[in-house]
Amino acid sequence: MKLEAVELIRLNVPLKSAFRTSFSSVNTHEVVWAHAITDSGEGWAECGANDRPDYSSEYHTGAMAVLKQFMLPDLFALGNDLTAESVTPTLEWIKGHRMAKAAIETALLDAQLRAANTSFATYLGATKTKVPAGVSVGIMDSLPELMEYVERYLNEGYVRIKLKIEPGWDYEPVKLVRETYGDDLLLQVDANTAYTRNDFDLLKRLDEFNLLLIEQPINEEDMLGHAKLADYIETPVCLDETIISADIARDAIELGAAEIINIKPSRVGGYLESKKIHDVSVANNIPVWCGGMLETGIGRAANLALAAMPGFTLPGDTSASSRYFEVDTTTPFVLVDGHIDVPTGPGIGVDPIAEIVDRYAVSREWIKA
Ligand code: SMG
Ligand code: MG
Repeated sequence: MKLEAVELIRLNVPLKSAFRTSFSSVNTHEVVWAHAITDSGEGWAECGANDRPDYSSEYHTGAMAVLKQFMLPDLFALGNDLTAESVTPTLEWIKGHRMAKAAIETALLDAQLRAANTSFATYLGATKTKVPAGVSVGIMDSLPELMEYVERYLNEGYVRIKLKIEPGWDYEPVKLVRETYGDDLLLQVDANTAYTRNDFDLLKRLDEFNLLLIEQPINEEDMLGHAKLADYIETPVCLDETIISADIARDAIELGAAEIINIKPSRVGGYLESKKIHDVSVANNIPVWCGGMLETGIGRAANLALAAMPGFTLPGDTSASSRYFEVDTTTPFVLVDGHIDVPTGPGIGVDPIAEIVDRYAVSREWIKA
């Protein structure tokens, strides 16, 4: 196929409630979409970059800039030789910027699969038609407020609770949730790098709560530190931010730094690299699950297809649209008996609703070949 133009759309989508992590609190999902126009049809993708470089080094205006200045010109230059599979090799000379790469690769994969009348799920080798949904619960101002949200999500049917933690908001909230709901609740925590090598004893105290995993407790560059921690505590160590490629995943597994892996296609440069991480994890008996970046329906649809692959044996952060938004940008994804259906239509299987996109778009720019 041939890439003719790309529309970069910036959207500010209001969240139902603030989402607080150890690094930020957001009320609005500020995000960029790539809308690719090819000679065989169009494709859509949501870029995982936040508005600020707080989760990783990427941020949305940076992603738009690198797409415009470096990535799109190289992809336009491929002419008729462009395929979704050729994006990574073509852009390999560009260091980093994986979220920007993922956005354009995914939009092109969507276009390619729509044209071939094939779904993401089929392309990726998904084996499930619906996936169990967990929910990520932000840091709250108080324990009663936390319990209100946890109670609500459990009543809605979420099968696993993830608590965001940071120093000062760890032992007590985890203890309260565990004691309130008992040992059967699937419970895990995510620190987003908020701790250091000096906190290992503190993190060891969480062992008593029989957590599924602790996600990214310390600095993303400290793989050895995670391996030492994994030796020191009983709770399995799961890596998120550290795992930016299949090669890094392989190393983290070999070093004992990753006992479980969170796969986010945006973080690793797209769905093709995600599949490689899935495969290396499966080959090493490492469970994986699908992470999230508060995606609207456009990003969520493709994540659900990924989460339906056989190695995804733990519930993901792929919650229903209503967890995040009053109004999603696509037909909403709904929770039924703790599961969400994997889209079956061509490509990502959902379309943006023009009127909603118009409502939330703050800028739209066309870049042409
Ligand atoms: O999409 O439900 C979601 C959010 C899941 O906790 C979540 N994501 O580190 O795993 C993570 C965080 C990053 C959020 S940045 C907005
Ligand atoms: Mg995480």
